[in-house]
Amino acid sequence: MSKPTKTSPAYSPPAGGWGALKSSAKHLIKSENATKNVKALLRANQPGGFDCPGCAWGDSADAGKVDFCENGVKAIAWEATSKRVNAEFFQQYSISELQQWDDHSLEKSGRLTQPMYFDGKSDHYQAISWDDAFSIIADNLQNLPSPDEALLYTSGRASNEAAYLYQLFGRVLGTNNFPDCSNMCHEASGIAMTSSLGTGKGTVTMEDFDEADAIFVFGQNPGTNHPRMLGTLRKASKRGATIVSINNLQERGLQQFLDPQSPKEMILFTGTNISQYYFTPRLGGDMAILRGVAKSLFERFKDDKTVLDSDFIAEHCHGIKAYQLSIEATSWEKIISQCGLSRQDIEQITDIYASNKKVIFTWAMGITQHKHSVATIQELVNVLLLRGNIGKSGAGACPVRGHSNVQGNRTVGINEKPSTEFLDALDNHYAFKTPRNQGLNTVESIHAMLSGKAKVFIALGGNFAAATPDTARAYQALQQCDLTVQISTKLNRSHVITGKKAIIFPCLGRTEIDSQQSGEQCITVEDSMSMVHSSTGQNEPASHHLRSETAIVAGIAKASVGEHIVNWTNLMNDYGLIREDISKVLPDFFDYNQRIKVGRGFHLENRAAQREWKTTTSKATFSSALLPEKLAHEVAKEFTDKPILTLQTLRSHDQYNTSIYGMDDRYRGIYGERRVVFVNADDMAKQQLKNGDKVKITTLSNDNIVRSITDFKVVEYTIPAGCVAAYYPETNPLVPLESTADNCGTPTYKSIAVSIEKI
Ligand SMILES: Nc1nc2c(c(=O)[nH]1)N[C@H]1C(S)=C(S)[C@@H](COP(=O)(O)OP(=O)(O)OC[C@H]3O[C@@H](n4cnc5c(=O)[nH]c(N)nc54)[C@H](O)[C@@H]3O)O[C@H]1N2
Ligand SMILES: Nc1nc2c(c(=O)[nH]1)N[C@H]1C(S)=C(S)[C@@H](COP(=O)(O)OP(=O)(O)OC[C@H]3O[C@@H](n4cnc5c(=O)[nH]c(N)nc54)[C@H](O)[C@@H]3O)O[C@H]1N2
Ligand SMILES: [Mo]
Repeated sequence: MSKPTKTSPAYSPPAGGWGALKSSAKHLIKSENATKNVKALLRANQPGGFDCPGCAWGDSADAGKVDFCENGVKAIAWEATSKRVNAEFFQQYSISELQQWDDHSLEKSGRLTQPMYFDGKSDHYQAISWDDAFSIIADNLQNLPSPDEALLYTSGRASNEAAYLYQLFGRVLGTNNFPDCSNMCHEASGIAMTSSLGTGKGTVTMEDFDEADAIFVFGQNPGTNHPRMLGTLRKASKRGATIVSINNLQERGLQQFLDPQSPKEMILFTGTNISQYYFTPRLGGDMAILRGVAKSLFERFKDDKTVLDSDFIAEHCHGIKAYQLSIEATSWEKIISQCGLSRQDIEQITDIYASNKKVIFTWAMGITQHKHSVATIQELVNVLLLRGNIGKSGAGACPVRGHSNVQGNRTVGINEKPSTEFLDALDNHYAFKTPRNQGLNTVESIHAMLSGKAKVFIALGGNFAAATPDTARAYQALQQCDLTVQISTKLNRSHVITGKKAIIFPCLGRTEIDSQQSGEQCITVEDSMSMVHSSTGQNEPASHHLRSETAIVAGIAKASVGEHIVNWTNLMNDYGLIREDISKVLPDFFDYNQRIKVGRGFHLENRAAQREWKTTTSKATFSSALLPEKLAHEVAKEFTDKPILTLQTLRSHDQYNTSIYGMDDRYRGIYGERRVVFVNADDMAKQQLKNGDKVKITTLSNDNIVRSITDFKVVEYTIPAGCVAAYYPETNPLVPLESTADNCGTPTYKSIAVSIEKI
């Protein structure tokens, strides 16, 4: 279906608007620090202020305008809570008891305030000094038969400075084992774009959104996960750009948005229509849609030579012949059956695509978390290339990143497969030999822990136990380690699913003042548009015991590998020195310290955006991959007689990944609960299910591992037949560790074959 319904059945007002204001106010008041948080908010995403720890959308350059959203408010209020998890808390609650708490209750307990140690003997964490904790880590690391038995996980909220120091520490220790959240997130975008375009990053800037004629939003729910992007889309829609959404759910934010920052819209209660066209394919159907668009473009080209940008293709691209053959080998029947849209829908998408000169494609997890994600993103790029939509203003590829600095973490070296160029630069600058073997990604790390090949696990932020797939095995993996270490702001699952011994380091959050020996520090981050800017915390720290992530990494490093190669103490005392080191190792960061002082920071050059192709062919390269032979449900059909449904696991409006702020999902009409499964009316009828029935969900796999979760409530929903949806992380027990994307390693969180049965 091509036109959006005027109202979604679950929520009739436009997204944003008074609902967002009301919810923001509620979260500010509940945080018990309302005045402080309001002050902090006015500094969010402003020069001299801090970068909102919410998402990685670019900052608005409109002077004088506040730049935060409802979910940014939640992220800030969540960090600035007045509740504390201190030594008394851990005396009161044993680890076994805390294991019984749900994710919301764990994090709601408040901010961690002092280093804690679980010695494996008692069932309680005990307070420990920073230095004693650093020595325990050093002992464990030094006793490993190989440094590759250590795993250094990173979640994408860490600053460039902390992440750079962390990767340097790992490499001085002798390992490239840097599993990170990116392995579960946009990894496929990086891999696909690097092979096609020679860059793993988006080719657009915020200014391109002001010039685009059409913007296609694939597999993304910005109303919840990148609300500031709705401001950008609203602006584009108002000036007449065509916006097309491709999503198997009718997400409210993609239909209509009422900007809480527009007094006129608020008073008149008139939202802006965001998407003029809305298509709802089946899960995993996007590559087939794009293949259909390409096929239609080639068919049209026979009569109309302007349909393809032949000059661009001739001058800049490689592999058009092989791609054309691959398209010819793909039948319309296959395309239609795999995407679940009609031929007419595909022709309509092609009409829109071909009639607009400057087109941007954006995408997120609905595209990256499938078995064929890499091929799908290459197909997105193929279609862009066919009309020269890379490297011209108002056009390009825009993978919308998740964590606020996940892109920056990768740039400064958090990568289990670092480039030789980067390692050579480290060797030269610090005069040592970096390890050259590839490290382990997130899923490989779990396998390594399970098989006893990795023994020490350190996490710079995040919640590995809850975010990773196959929960039972992920827990077992962590529990088999000799030592697990978490550097965190708030209590979560990964603190209570411990190794034989465990340490918790409490750290400063992004919103807090970071004072080191040389004075107050700023940190830097990179957004989805490759803008690097500084962030300066404004709030008093939650406790004077807290240390910054950078200082904690320096403490671990100094104790474990000494200071003969890197002077960790100096770097920790003045983050400007870390930035100087970065600019020596990564030349794109020239004049780093100077350039972050100007305006909103600087843009890291994107070669593909300048039509300079760092690929193996030195051209933008068409991928000629065929459509997947079978999607998840077709594979399952080979070994089960049960009714098969494909499950996508996604975020509610009241969560930040594994941090559960509340139990509502306003835009989808869910209040006070999270254990729900969204099902199509026909599928419900087939299985004689009624709204509100309780069901058990079971993964259909042929590996003899039973994966079930139970007590989920059925909610009838507008979702393509055969597809169901439920929230993450409650559904992670269903995702097999072996079910990962081809050539990539990202778990297939958006297409798991399951069956549901009434309990
Ligand atoms: N408030 C808030 N902000 C966040 C986060 C958060 O949890 N809360 N998380 C951050 C992080 S780390 C990330 S990665 C991003 C995530 O941002 P999103 O990618 O928007 O997150 P998901 O909730 O996983 O939503 C996936 C969307 O893709 C659609 N979808 C699923 N499968 C398919 C498919 O096969 N095809 C198509 N076309 N659509 C599909 C779903 O219906 C849904 O709308 O947000 C970041 N920002
Ligand atoms: N089923 C399913 N699983 C998924 C996904 C999915 O869509 N479906 N999405 C995947 C994606 S896209 C991602 S990115 C991962 C997310 O995986 P992670 O990044 O590992 O998880 P988060 O939930 O973001 O981490 C939350 C924790 O980070 C800590 N924290 C918060 N702020 C800070 C800070 O400033 N510093 C430090 N040191 N710690 C801090 C807090 O203790 C908090 O409990 O999950 C993945 N898992
Ligand atoms: Mo993510």
